[in-house]
Amino acid sequence: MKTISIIDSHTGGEPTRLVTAGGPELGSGPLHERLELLRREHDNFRSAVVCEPRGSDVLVGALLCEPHAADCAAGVIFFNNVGYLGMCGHGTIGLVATLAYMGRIGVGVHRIDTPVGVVEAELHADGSVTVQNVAACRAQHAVTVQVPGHGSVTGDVAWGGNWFFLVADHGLELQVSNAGALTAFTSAVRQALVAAGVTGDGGAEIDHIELFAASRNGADSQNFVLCPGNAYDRSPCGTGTSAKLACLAADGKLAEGAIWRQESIVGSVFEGSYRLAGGKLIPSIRGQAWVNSQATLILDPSDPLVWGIR
Ligand code: PYC
Repeated sequence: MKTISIIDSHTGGEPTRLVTAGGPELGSGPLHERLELLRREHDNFRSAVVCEPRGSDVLVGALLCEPHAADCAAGVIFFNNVGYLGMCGHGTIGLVATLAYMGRIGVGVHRIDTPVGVVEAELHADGSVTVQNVAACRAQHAVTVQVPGHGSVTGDVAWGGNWFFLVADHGLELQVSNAGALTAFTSAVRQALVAAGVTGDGGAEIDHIELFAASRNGADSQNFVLCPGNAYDRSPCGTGTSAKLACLAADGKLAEGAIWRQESIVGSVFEGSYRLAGGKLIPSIRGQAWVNSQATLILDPSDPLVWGIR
């Protein structure tokens, strides 16, 4: 029987399942090439790890890899119930907390190799982690689409390591008890973007939808983020907060180095800021993760659902 070693954590409520052993052999090439190999030849590994009955649609998986880029502490490929993520902010915070739990890293700055490039993460003495993400940018401002049942919806298209459509004006209550209506609305927006041909750069699908409202708890804003597999992010979403920082900077609403406190739908908070380097906006996201489980997944070939419900 095949076994897979995992360590689970959550970052502001959003779970990350790190595969520490038992993953497929992907060679030693650049991480984006290894991701394509995983997608093409071992996609059943992804579904075995994160889909029901072992996982759930809210779980983000992370395959710990040997890095390809020089001086990196680790490499990682993120995935979820429907596919693969270029980068994942909460997942990187979870990865760093888990590497510390494993005794592989200590307090300080560490480089992490990902399919969209190298990111830097600092583990602080209090256990929190600052991720210096890949460059973020706003690609389109004030795009209006017709959403069946809801009318015109206007938002910005921005990149924060994934593609986001950011909507401030939606008239919905951002509360966990309203998650059903928020999910239905954001998934209708995502379909409307596809129908209208609104994409990220190079025709990339906008697979994350982000709603904003005023925070009731003293943060600068609260958000709700619909992820590609239709689950919502329990954390404030690291790549979504990065996309927000790019929009705030483009609107002249947040200065370089100033702190933006982004609250999630469940009340957890990330602190974001940005610096400008060579004309690019480099976001930093600070949050905290807690390891909450360590286990061995068992893949029994006689189990008809051994590879998960796909
Ligand atoms: O934190 O970047 C993030 C993220 C993406 C999808 C779920 N979380």
